[in-house]
Amino acid sequence: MTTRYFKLAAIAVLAALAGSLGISDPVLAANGYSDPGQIGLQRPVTEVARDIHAFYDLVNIIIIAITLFVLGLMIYVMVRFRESKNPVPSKTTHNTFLEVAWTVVPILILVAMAIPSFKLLMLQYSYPKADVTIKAIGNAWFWEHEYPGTTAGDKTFTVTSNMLSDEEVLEKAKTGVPAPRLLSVDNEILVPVNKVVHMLVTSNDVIHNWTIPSFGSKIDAVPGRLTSTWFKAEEEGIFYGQCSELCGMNHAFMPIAVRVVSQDLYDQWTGALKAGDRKKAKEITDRVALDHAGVKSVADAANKN
Ligand SMILES: [Cu+2]
Repeated sequence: MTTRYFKLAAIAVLAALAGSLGISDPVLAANGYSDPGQIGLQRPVTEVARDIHAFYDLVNIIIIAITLFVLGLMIYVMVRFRESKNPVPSKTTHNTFLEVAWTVVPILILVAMAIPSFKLLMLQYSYPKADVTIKAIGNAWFWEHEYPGTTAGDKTFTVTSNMLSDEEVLEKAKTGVPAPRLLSVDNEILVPVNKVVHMLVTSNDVIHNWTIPSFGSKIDAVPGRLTSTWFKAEEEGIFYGQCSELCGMNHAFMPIAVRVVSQDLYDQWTGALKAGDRKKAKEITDRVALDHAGVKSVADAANKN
């Protein structure tokens, strides 16, 4: 009878662990943010983010295997060597084979984790040649993104993003564009799809952190210093992140919204901003937002205007 209960308990534990594992591609996450009720990590759209997920899964498998092994050993020892069954304990103090094994096996496990870990670290710091360079500046409590001119005489422009209030979120939802609360901003930044973007990150006041989970990007914004991260988004759409360094009162209210678009649209948008035409730039972002949200008819109507 006892064995049967152990079996049932083991099955329950295994089922729970299986549930928490291998679900780093959530079914619900069509957008670059976490859906209500989503389990697992935000859907990756860069090589770095995918490798982070693979590494996360690998380490989880190792952790679960070790936990189950130790749990099994403990249960075995408690049952097999309980006082009533084993009144005279063994006086054994050494076992060469066991001692070598419990030294060598953990080393092998650590090596198995270190190799993909260092590979990932090298990829994160590989910095392929940049197609676009942007400077993100953290402020208490909003983000500015500066697009520096690339050639002589080329204009530099800055996009300032503030979080939408609850009223503004409701207002935006009426246009058919999904506007997740606490993530949507008034001015999204655009980057071209399948292009290497170098993000130089700094801060004007306290330490913030520039993060987009779907890109596998997370880097501190330190005042007086320049840190950096890179990404190559392989999919068009909107991807959200939040300041990830506890920075003060409104830390939770300084989201980052990056919209990945075609090179053509990106050029139109940067062209408009370089010419100082903020209205046209806004029209482009609104149109592409409707497009990405799948609101084709409205987007077409907007196109005609
Ligand atoms: Cu912050």
